[in-house]
Amino acid sequence: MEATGSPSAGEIRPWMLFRLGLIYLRTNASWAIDIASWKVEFMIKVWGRNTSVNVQKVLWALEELGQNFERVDVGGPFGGLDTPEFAKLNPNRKIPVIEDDGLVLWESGAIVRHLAETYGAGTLAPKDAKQRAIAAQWSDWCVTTLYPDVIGGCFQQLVRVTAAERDNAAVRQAAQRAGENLRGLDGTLADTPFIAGDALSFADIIVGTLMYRYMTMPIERPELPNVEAWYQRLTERPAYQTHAMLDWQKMKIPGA
Ligand SMILES: N[C@@H](CCC(=O)N[C@@H](CS)C(=O)NCC(=O)O)C(=O)O
Repeated sequence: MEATGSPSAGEIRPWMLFRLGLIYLRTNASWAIDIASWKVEFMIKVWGRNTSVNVQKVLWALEELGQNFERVDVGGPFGGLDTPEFAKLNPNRKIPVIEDDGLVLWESGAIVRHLAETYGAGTLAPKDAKQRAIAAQWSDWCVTTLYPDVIGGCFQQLVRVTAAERDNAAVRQAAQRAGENLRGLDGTLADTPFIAGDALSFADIIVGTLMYRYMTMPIERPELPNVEAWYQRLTERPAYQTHAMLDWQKMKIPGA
């Protein structure tokens, strides 16, 4: 039958398919524009120099989560923490600080956990509540137990204090305590490749960021085969290489 005039009900013509295709493309293009402008509007902002171990945790987490972010260099040689504007962001005048969709947040552990829960439910934030609790346990252990010795007791002394003024006995004691405390983590890592199970979680980020410094400082370390294997696994991750494995020797003050 010759096709003439208006199609009768049930007939499909090529031009109909073409128009339907155009409508589909236009609708999707407008969605793409909407999504792109939303992304720009809500891009996460991070305040803090990338040489800070606490800022590095946040940057590593953002990278693992595939989140775009804008970073402002403040702290250390950049200064900027003494301004009234910065005090409004963090009354403690410390980095890191983030702004994420209107939420201003400080304390690196809280930031990493917020990012994991918001953008990594089921990945960096384990789905299983018990695994999440284990991840929280080791994260808190890091802040209260490991960090003071690794960063306060060893790193700050080796980088921010001249060799002449350094308290070498205090550094040795801090390194010894850190090694002893890491034995517990070594036991946990005998059973699972990552701290809270089979996959990287926010706990690996919070604890693991310190490990590059711990493993590369000239301090005594006990044999911790499982911690070492886990650390090797971290060093294979591009996001860890980019954000945590920065040469800290450059941060030394003259004479350190
Ligand atoms: N418990 C805080 C510690 C914050 C902190 O001490 N930040 C250091 C950098 S690692 C800082 O702001 N130092 C001053 C500076 O960089 O000028 C956290 O985990 O975020």
